Amino acid sequence: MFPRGDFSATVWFQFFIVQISSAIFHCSAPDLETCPDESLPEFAFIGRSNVGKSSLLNMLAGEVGLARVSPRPGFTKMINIFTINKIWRLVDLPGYGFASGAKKESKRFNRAVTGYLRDRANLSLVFALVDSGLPPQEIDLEFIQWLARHTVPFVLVFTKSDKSSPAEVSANIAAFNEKIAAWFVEPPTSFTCSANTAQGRQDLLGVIEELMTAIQAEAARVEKIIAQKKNAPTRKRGPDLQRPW
Ligand SMILES: Nc1nc2c(ncn2[C@@H]2O[C@H](COP(=O)(O)OP(=O)(O)OP(=O)(O)O)[C@@H](O)[C@H]2O)c(=O)[nH]1
Ligand SMILES: [Mg+2]
Repeated sequence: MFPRGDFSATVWFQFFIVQISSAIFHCSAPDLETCPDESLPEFAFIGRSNVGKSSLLNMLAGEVGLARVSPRPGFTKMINIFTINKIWRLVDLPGYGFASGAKKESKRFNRAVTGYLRDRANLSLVFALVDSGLPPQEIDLEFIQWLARHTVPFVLVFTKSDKSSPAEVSANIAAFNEKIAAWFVEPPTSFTCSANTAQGRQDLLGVIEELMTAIQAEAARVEKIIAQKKNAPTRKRGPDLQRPW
């Protein structure tokens, strides 16, 4: 799994405690074109309607009411962007697979979400959410295949682990991983989470921290090269005293 950007070093996840010191709503954008500048790395949540994207964002940010949650599927309708610790962003996306509702509206969601996932240059990682209480669903499998085809960097997050027995959760995850295995050389990294119990919180924050460290190191490296080029003395040819002609 590689973050999007100019660097391609393999990132090894080390899990350590990450503190969230600030989580601030930035804006709601109806599509990619209206998203804010690409100055900060973004980590986005995607998955079927009602899978728990907004709840997971709140759980990671440590603020219950930051993103709006509802038992009604198709609730999040915009690309909602939150700035965390002033240096990175969490992005709550509208879900897919919500059958009812105006066709025109769901087409707009799909265009906005696929545009964002494909073309957002500062999208560092996608958290692709799958309900751990269900056997593999065709629509989720299709979506993971779409992510693979478009080389979108992602990890799998199996949600709502508190709702089913550990044995059921394990069986569903194993079945899902088996279904997608053929599309990947290495199986995607996956996590099991619950917004209710905060299971998986430090693991996911650890992933973000690890990527942020790599992104900042790369930015510092590029800055150093630019500064060196700027400060390099321009070679002026002096008079050749041996050959005054
Ligand atoms: N038991 C349990 N319920 C959860 C969990 N996460 C979310 N829910 C519930 O699932 C429902 C949907 O949660 P949301 O976070 O709004 O889901 P979403 O994926 O953002 O949904 P859309 O915005 O409609 O696409 C709400 O009733 C949540 O309370 C969880 O970890 N455990
Ligand atoms: Mg939502």
